[in-house]
Amino acid sequence: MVLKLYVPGTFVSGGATITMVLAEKGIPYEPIIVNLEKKETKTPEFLAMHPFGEVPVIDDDGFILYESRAICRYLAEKYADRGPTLLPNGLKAKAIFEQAASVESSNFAPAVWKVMNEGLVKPRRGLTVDQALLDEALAGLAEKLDVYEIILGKQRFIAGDEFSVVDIFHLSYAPKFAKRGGIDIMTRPERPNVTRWWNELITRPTWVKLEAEGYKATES
Ligand SMILES: N[C@@H](CCC(=O)N[C@@H](CS)C(=O)NCC(=O)O)C(=O)O
Repeated sequence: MVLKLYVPGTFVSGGATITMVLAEKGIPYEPIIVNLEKKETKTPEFLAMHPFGEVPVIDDDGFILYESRAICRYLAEKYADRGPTLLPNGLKAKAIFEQAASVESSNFAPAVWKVMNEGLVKPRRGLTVDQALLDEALAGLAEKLDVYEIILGKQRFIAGDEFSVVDIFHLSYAPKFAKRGGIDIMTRPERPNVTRWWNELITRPTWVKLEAEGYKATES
């Protein structure tokens, strides 16, 4: 049975990162678009799959899994012999990988989310942007990226010299800055290493294709 991927109706967030892993590995899947505004994640059927009532979720031949990072790692491990490795081997490489994964979820993602919320989500919902809050959020993200600049000055990717799922985790919201909000904090002259890394991620052929195509499905 083809893998089912429950995603929101926009090519963003964890749905985008999972789709990227699927593309890198060449795994076929069926996207099922869930309408968040209609509260389709809060139905008893959906809550039986995801007790917090969120997307993304996968159904891999009856095996249900939620949380985008867990899904990306599961797919990378299940299809280890296809496409790029995406997960490290060896005790120390795995430890460094875990370190990078924690940095993404505890440093990068919360900072990105604050910028997203104030700079992109609010205007999209017709709410007034609080410029002071947005500036504070941008400064918070810049602080994290200054540390990324040091890390990426010593290695090609965020978990070492190999491309991994942790690099992909960073693609959930940040690529939307430049496109929707006119904020392109990821590629700044004062952070040449972050810029190099970021440009390498967003110009990967898989990502370029996904951005162009989005999910190939219509709302159910
Ligand atoms: N940490 C989760 C975040 C999931 C999440 O926040 N999903 C949002 C959409 S991007 C959602 O389903 N929201 C529905 C709701 O809160 O009602 C992941 O990475 O999978």
